[in-house]
Amino acid sequence: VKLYYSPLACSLADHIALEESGVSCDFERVDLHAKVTASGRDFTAITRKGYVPVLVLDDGQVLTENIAILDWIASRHPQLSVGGPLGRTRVLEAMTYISTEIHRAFKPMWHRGDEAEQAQARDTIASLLQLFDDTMAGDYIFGDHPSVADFYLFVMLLWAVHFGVPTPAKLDALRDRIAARPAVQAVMRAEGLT
Ligand SMILES: N[C@@H](CCC(=O)N[C@@H](CS)C(=O)NCC(=O)O)C(=O)O
Repeated sequence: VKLYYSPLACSLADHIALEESGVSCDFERVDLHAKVTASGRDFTAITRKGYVPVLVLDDGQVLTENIAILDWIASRHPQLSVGGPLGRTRVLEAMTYISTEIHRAFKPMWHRGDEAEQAQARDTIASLLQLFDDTMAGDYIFGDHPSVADFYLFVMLLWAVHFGVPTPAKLDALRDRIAARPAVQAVMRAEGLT
């Protein structure tokens, strides 16, 4: 498979999940402003949506949308999913909350909203993050191993640091725990983030 990504974008979660899965993958960086890939291809010819993440499967099918791609990876790598009858649904529930509530709330930061909008967004994000601080089942969201939802949350926690959003202590520890994983360090180096 091949992942199109941009450094520190939400595609970082997919990049980490693929690295953690241990399978060999190709990765290509995208310039999101110019909509051009590192090899010079028109990114909008790969996906008309023009945003990352994009995963191209070995048979050429193109997958978009972070939740769908992370779910696809988890469905092939049980170590990145959660067991039990509701396991997959709980992971989807967490990722939907991250995507549609937390990720979306960062818009004023990424799109240079005015100071009042950004201050409001910081408050919103801080209170949305609190849910995970209150409900974490162990070292990770669902217990003692990270799922794809943890990697998506990790990206939101990096954005929180980047934009000065205060984060609760247990989530600071979660961020540091994930950052210390060898696969995550390799991805951070590959994306030029360390
Ligand atoms: N609905 C998409 C949104 C993905 C998204 O927001 N991607 C951002 C980076 S985090 C992006 O590529 N933005 C560039 C653009 O929209 O031009 C998903 O959940 O995957």
